[in-house]
Amino acid sequence: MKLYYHPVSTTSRPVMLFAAEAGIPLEYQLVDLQTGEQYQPAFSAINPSHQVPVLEDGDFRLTESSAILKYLADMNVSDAYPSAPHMRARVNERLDWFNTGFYRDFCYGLIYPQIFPTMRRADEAVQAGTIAYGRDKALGWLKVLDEHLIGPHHDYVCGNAITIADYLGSVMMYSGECVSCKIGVYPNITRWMNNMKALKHWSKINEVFHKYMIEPNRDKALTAL
Ligand SMILES: N[C@@H](CCC(=O)N[C@@H](CS)C(=O)NCC(=O)O)C(=O)O
Repeated sequence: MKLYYHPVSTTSRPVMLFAAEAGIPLEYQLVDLQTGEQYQPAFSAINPSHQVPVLEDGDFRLTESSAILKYLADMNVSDAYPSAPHMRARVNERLDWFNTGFYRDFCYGLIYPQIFPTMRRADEAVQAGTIAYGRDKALGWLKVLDEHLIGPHHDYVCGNAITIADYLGSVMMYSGECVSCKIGVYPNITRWMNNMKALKHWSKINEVFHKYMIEPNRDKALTAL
């Protein structure tokens, strides 16, 4: 199976991390998002949405990180995507929770406009307003994640066993470290992230992304949560 990916992509890394941890061999093909390769005809023919990740399994092609995680877990009969209906529904619920409101407000609202020059708003007032709105919304999602989705008694977002929802959610959450989010004020998120960071392949998969944690291109006054 081949994965079209980019090493900084928040939606590629959960797939890469899960595959590495589960011992699923993938052939990796880099799509250079920084030079706009995703808009060139060759990749547009592979994914007309111009996004990574894309999985190819023979002549079957699949986009969307959540769908790819589910497919890989199913093909490998992984415990990270349980088959019992209630447990599976809970994993699906958490995946959707991360992939919709949380991703939109935390990553696209608060973080990306600060760390990716192409997502910075040209107008300073618009930039500040975008980040302030994302920050306010993110605060609400983080409270829900800390107090309800994880809570004081669980190690992961669906209970005490790791699932594919943890792979997706933790990589999104990790983006916050680029803008110095004070995750320490959320004890359950902190415990969960420490569990994820202890995974054998966490550091290697996040290696290229780490350079964004030292770049100065941030709106300092608006970064802290
Ligand atoms: N909903 C998609 C989102 C994929 C996505 O946002 N990919 C980004 C990288 S994290 C991308 O390829 N962006 C390139 C572009 O939009 O130009 C998924 O979950 O896979």
